[in-house]
Amino acid sequence: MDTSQQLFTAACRVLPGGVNSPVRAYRSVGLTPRFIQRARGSHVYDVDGRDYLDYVCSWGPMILGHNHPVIREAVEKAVRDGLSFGAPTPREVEIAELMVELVPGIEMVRMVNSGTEAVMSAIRLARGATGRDKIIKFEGCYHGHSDCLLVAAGSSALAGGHPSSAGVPEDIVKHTLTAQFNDLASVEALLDAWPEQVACIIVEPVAANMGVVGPAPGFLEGLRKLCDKSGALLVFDEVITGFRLALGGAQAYYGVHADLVTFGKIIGGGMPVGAYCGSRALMEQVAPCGPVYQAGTLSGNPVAMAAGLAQLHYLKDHPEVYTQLSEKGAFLAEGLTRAAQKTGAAVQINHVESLCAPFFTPTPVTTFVDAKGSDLQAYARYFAGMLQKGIALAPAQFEAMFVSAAHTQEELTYTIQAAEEVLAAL
Ligand code: KE4
Repeated sequence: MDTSQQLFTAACRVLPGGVNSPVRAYRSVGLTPRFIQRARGSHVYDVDGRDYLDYVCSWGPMILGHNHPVIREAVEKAVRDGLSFGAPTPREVEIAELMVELVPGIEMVRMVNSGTEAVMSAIRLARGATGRDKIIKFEGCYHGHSDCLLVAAGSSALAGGHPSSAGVPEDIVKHTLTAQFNDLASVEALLDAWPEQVACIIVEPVAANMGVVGPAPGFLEGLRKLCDKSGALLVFDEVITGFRLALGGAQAYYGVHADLVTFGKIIGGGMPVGAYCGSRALMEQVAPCGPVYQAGTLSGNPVAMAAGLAQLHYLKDHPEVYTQLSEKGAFLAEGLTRAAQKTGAAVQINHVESLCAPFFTPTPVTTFVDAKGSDLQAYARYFAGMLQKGIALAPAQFEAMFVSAAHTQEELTYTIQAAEEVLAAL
């Protein structure tokens, strides 16, 4: 038994599934999860010292790579002043001002502690602001684990066979309507069926919890039009795409304005942070200004804000990072596509900028139905083969590969070569 196996045995006695978040349990790939001791740059190191080239990147926050000195030093400095005060702090103002400057169309920010909390709060605000109860989400999109969004969810809810969760009362989820990603007609049908009752449409601008599926041309623009026509608010869940697709996120990248935008991951630099943002008119309906209540003991935590600020300032001051991420993502996706073609493996490689995902299916994947039709067992075998070669991918099909600024050309080339060997042996 290696140390990860020993730790996993102990963990399973005291943590459900041995983990604090389901996807980490490696159930979709049928292996023992690697327990990670430390990380630096594009590498993580397990408790036995094994070195893995990492494409999980903590599920998105590590856009600059792990343990970046600028972020580490900001945290080390902040910690010396204390961990948490339960009072307003200067960095909360600074990061909110920076986000307002960088993200199109927002005037105010509310910090919370996770993407789940950000989306849950944004939905409550949309309902409070419109006086409507229904929401529209998309099958296979994942927006965290708040009750009303655990309906036809993606990510590890789907991978674990529970896209809708036990313990969520029907009375709550009856207000959650489900449409199909990249299918505007499915949205229009729901808006027609529930006239003037839909508070918001919430979407991942790039679906990155069903693997990676980009928006079809006109899809996001169509959602904007449908919202304008129906009086529903458009909510972009940018927990993954925020500050990744571009400094201004998906709104800037696709040129589509959302009424509310949620963030997480990158804005925390690896610390627990989420945020929901919007116009002053909307955001001043949130307590203590308005009737929509939301609160949090550690919201805007000064150490977490220091990490987030360091990362956002770095991204703002180094715009070349986005050009590099775009080139690296394209190089990896094109290389993996060539590897699949060389081996004759039935694999589709989807990518949007630095987000990438393989699907084991012979036909293009542009919808959730396509994604669901891919061969999950083949993915599991591919994952195991790549892990053997020291490459850590998402341990489930319905996730994304994250490329960071720390991934070198040589590492991307190694990944492509390794994939060719693994695919050939599948
Ligand atoms: P958190 O509550 O996990 O910080 O964020 C929830 C969330 C909201 N919106 C989107 C688009 C997300 O991708 C997420 C969380 N992403 C998953 C990865 N697919 C987190 C990994 C996990 O669940 O352990």
